Amino acid sequence: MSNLLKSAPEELKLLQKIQDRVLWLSTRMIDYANRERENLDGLKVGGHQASSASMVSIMTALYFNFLDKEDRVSIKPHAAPVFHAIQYLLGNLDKKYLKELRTAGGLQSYPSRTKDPDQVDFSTGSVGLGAVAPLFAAVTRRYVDAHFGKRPDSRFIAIIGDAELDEGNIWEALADPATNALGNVMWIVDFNRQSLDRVIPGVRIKQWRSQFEAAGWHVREIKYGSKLENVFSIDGSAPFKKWFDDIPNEQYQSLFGLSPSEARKRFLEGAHEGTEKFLRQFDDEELFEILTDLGGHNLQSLLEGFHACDAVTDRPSVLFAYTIKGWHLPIAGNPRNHSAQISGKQIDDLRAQLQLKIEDEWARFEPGSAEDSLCRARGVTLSRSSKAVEINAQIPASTTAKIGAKASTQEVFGRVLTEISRDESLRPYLVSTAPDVATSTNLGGFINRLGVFNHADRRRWNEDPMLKWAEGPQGQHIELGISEMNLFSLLGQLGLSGDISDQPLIPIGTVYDPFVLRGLDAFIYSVYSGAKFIVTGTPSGITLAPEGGAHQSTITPSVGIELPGVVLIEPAYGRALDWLLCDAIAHVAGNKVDTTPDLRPNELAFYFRLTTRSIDQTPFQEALQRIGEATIRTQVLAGAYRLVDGRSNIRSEDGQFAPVVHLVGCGAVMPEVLEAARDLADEGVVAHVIDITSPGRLYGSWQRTLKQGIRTANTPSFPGALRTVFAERAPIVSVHDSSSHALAWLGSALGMPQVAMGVDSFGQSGNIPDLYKLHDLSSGSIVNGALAALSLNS
Ligand SMILES: Cc1ncc(C[n+]2csc(CCOP(=O)(O)OP(=O)(O)O)c2C)c(N)n1
Ligand SMILES: [Mg+2]
Repeated sequence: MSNLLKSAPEELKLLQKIQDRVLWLSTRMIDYANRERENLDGLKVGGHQASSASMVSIMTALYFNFLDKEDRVSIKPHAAPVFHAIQYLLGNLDKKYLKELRTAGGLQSYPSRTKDPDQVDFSTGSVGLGAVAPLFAAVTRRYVDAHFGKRPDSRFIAIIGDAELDEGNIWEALADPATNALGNVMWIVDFNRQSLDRVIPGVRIKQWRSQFEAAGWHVREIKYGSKLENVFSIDGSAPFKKWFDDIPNEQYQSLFGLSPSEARKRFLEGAHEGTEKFLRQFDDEELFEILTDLGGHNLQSLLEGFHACDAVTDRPSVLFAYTIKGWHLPIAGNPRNHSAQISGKQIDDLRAQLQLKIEDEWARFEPGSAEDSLCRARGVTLSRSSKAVEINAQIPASTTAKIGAKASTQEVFGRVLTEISRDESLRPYLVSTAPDVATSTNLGGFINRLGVFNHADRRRWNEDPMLKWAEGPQGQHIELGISEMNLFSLLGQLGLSGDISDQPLIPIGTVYDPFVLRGLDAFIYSVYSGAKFIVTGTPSGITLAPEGGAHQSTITPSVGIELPGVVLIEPAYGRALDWLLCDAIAHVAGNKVDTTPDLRPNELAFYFRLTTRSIDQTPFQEALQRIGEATIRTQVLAGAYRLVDGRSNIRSEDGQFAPVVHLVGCGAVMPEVLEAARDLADEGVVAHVIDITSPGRLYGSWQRTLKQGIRTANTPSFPGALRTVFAERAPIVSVHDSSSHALAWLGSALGMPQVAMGVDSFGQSGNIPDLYKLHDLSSGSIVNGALAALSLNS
């Protein structure tokens, strides 16, 4: 790692030249996309020149001096053009991409791990989430180092906008003891005092400083540039310095839109006594330069700040770098500059000012020049060799977990996980996490076996025979405080551990199902970033009867079905859950077992929606006998199987002309569905019962065949999973302890009328029979639903 602390003026000068080129390329990239590239739809392409310019100095100092190849960096979303300009200069991005900002297949508007052509460590875009990603990556690295041996040192760095600090998830992340004492974490706040709409009111720095310090962070500021520092060293400067520190953001920021003489007057409004007199020694132009000389654009100060943070190894650091939004552009500091772009004339002026010609405006530095040599050398220093580490374990297709005659899926989940953890080839890779709900989601047995992770050994003060939570570096459960945002942020980074820490893991998180929505943005973020993990939402639905409306989830299945990369799994029976969980573990581990590959493209996260309702397992056993284990298992994994063949329930002489209906149940409602099927059989109706084990996978396969048909202009084929299970053409009743909408597409998929039954209002406390009655999920209602479906078909 090179170090400028001993001040090498030539290298600083080189960095300044590189910084100018980064400013130019990032600004021009946005300009080209908006003014010159052919525009087919009339939409403004957009891009953020001011937010980018604000970060040019910070990122030049990082990439062209400070960083090492092991470091991992998250970039403020609106500085994506700066990142790509740097990657281009380092030799990691083809020139053609500079003209492809915000095109399909080109550079993404915000850094994307999965879509950008250059190597992005952390996706960003939804502010706050990218900021905490390196913190959770550092938590993951600490875990990996403790379990699999020390990796080369990495620094986990986030460069974030100051307004990102308004996002609550930042403070949730900081506050959790799981993120404590990570000396390899550094956040650099691009402190330009502006957000999207406005100048951030008042002076927030004091509050933020104390919030970080209260969370145990080391805080530094880089506030003054060298001109300001020089002025502060003059005798009598104290009142000026004090006023410079106290002036409210809005007043300071308004200076940028003024002429130098107006700026002096504005700055002096409300100034401490003595300021005006002290500043008389500078003419207006000089004073303007002094007042706008902030430390976040001083490369030497930045490097000193980075190294000072490096030296603090017992806790994370945050560095507030005072910057100017739109630095060195005509829109600098303008409160309305967030989406503003400079004009063609201003681009021409900037090009001339930076001594570039139109012919070589996109070029890298001249080969053989000092700048070129530095760029090449840094390109080499930062180039990473990819190590493809794999999980070497035999993943079983099922476990020997005991499943009682009556069992709930939540209970079986805990058992299966405990069984799996007995497999020594698999055990090391399992890591669980929960936001203070580990015991109430049945992770207790697993944790008793594998312990709680803590980077230091912890004494146990309570000897609880049921809860043997030994805490120490070998524990495999990471316990979090109640923050579902933290749960999904951590799951995401655990799920990227193979890529970021060269050690794949099998992360398993649990959460009460209704509160999945509380962490939804981080859930989406993690899957968007390409993370693989398992999450279990349990208990779910109104089946959590006595807990009442505030704990009853209704829209979560829709979320699970609709999120790209997520597979919603909601089995009713224990054995089916066992197969599905083993299969999900195999998939997360990267081992494909026993499944047809085209059933499962793009599956990253497996979302199990479970319940505490104990149900009779006999019907599943009967179906298993009837269908055969190999076939039923394939069907369960594909998303559905026929639990009851309705024809076997009615007298054969009635069968030929009897009306036929498909009763489709998902999850905890199965006993009511089965009862309705029996009642219908008594009435001479053939009621086949279909158990949907994975609405997500079933929907996905239907959509894939549809799209295939649309793309090839052919009649879509009927997805295999639906074809075999829905063997007869008959109307459908779907029953689900969730919004009725979640399964309401089945009729379309099968080309048959459907009555979709579910929970479409807020819940309340009660017992299961009462609540099912209240929401029309009782067997009587299902029978009526079937009659309605039959009448729709006539
Ligand atoms: C979660 C979320 N909410 C809102 C936005 C829209 N948005 C984009 S940038 C921005 C302001 C960011 O200000 P700051 O972080 O200070 O960055 P700057 O542009 O000043 O560098 C907002 C509100 C977003 N990207 N993500
Ligand atoms: Mg800002």
